Amino acid sequence: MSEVHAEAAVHAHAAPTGFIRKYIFSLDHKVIGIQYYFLALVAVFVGMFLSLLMRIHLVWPMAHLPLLGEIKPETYLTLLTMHGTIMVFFVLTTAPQSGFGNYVLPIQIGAPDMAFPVLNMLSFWTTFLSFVIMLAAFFVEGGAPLHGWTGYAPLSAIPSAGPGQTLGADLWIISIAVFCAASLMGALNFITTTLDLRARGMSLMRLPLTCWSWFITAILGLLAFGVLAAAGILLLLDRNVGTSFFVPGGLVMTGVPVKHQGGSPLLWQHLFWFFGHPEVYIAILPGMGVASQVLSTFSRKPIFGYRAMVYAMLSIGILGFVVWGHHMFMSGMSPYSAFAFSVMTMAIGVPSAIKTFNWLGTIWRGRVRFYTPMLFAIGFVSLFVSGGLSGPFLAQPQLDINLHDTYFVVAHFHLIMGVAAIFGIFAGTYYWFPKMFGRMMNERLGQAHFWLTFIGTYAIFMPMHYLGIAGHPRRYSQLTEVKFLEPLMSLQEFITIAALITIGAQIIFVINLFWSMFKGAKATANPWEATTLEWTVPSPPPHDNFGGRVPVVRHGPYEYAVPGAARDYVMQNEESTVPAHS
Ligand code: HEM
Ligand SMILES: [Cu+2]
Repeated sequence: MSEVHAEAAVHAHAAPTGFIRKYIFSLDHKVIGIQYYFLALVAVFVGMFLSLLMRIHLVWPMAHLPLLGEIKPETYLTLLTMHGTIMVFFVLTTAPQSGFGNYVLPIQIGAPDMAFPVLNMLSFWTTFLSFVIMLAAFFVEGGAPLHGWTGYAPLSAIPSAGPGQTLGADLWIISIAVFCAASLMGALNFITTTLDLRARGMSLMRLPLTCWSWFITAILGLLAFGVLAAAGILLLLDRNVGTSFFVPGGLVMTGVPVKHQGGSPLLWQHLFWFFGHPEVYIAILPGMGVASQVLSTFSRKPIFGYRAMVYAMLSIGILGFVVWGHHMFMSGMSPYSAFAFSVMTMAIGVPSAIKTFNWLGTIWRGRVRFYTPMLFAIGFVSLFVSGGLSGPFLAQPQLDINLHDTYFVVAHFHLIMGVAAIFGIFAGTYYWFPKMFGRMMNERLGQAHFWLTFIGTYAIFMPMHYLGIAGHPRRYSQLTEVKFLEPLMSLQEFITIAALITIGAQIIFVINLFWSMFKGAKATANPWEATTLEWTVPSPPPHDNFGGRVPVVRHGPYEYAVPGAARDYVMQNEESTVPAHS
């Protein structure tokens, strides 16, 4: 195997020896990736716990919970706000991109580290700080805010608007702004690394689809988080300095006229959703990358339509910036604008369908190996389709006027954004765990975890479509005194029980994760017989990934079932005797 010496000697930093430099303030992208992953793991349990409290409150509103007592309607809104915020920012933005991206991207492109290791460390600790600030909101006077994860003004802009809208809301906004700063640093690092540190022979069209997805996600992050940060700072000024960017004139709050004048609450909605819609792609694109990688590996076939997959991701990324208005059909926008946003939104269906078609084409007639990563990748595609089908309905302004603010929307976004992305994270975890920790995860526990989670997810979120069509409002906690909701109560109970079981099943995952870390069977360098560069180095890889050398890339990323090859796969850096495809 001929390899050239790393030309990037500037990036070579000696392996640290002290505990703090090695595991806490580490510059190694692999350690930082794992740090991000565990941050997201803590966050997902906080988020799940909050959702459980909500589900319990919905069906047993008078329940006395240990430590917490009775949940009041305004507490429900607090739980909702913090659940949504923590899930979107600290789980779905953190694990797939910053966690796996950090760990895997440099190795997959044949680099010794990220382009800016110090910036990388800084972005992790800034994210950590942001998480601490977010959690602190629970403990200040008045508690955490209740303005929803979307922070709509004027509710979010007026401190006297409710409990939690005082210091809690300030902390929420500061946390989000700090998170934006961290994400911007991360995005710069990902973009530079992908463009500049690819090994010889790793042309853009030989990049694994995971790298494409991290790269495109980073571009989206760079364009979106700056806008949210600016919006957050304006909101802070409105709340604390007396400006009125988002506060309308003539507003009366609990009988007291608000002094500010003449701002526009709709401006907040525009700024928020200009960030918010790309954000859902920031959450899901890395999952698409992982699904493509895993489906190809375990079907023992090249990904169907590699170039189409790249162009589909690029067009999803571009279109994602011109559809934000579909969250605002109810805001009184001109029907002409609504029409434009509607058409643009429907257009995203095209690249999404291309991706789905190509995933199915990849599995089709493959010699499929049903290991846990593969199950979760198939689950990802399934959830993406199930959640995606309700999208075109919501994209019709006429229909959305009725469905908006009902459980139909809750069903839609949980399936396509929330749980689909979580399945991407699970697929990535089961797939790269052997590389990251040098041991295999337990397959039986993995399969049990998959089936319980897969069935549970559908049991929780499918019935919500029906609730929504029946007019069940979203963000509404006191169901027991509303006549037309009474017949829906048994369905709500079913959902809560399904949620209890599904959340319980996650314990299997946690046990498997920690048990395998110490007791799992030792992993070889390439346990899945995969082709990309991370599988050419030991598990776990040495400090600078390739031992001071960088690989030369000679093949495309998914050369499985190559006619005439010695094995059924050709690794990207292999000097094979068969004619190379590229
Ligand atoms: C165990 C799985 C989950 C359960 C049982 C669950 C449950 C809930 C419930 C009950 C609500 C409130 C609905 C309402 O009253 O309008 C909600 C809202 C929400 N959830 Fe989840 N959820 C889960 C997972 C997730 C995940 C993985 C995400 C990641 C994106 C997520 C994101 C959100 C968001 C953004 C909201 C809206 C918050 C708002 O309206 O401000 N959830 N969830
Ligand atoms: Cu959207």
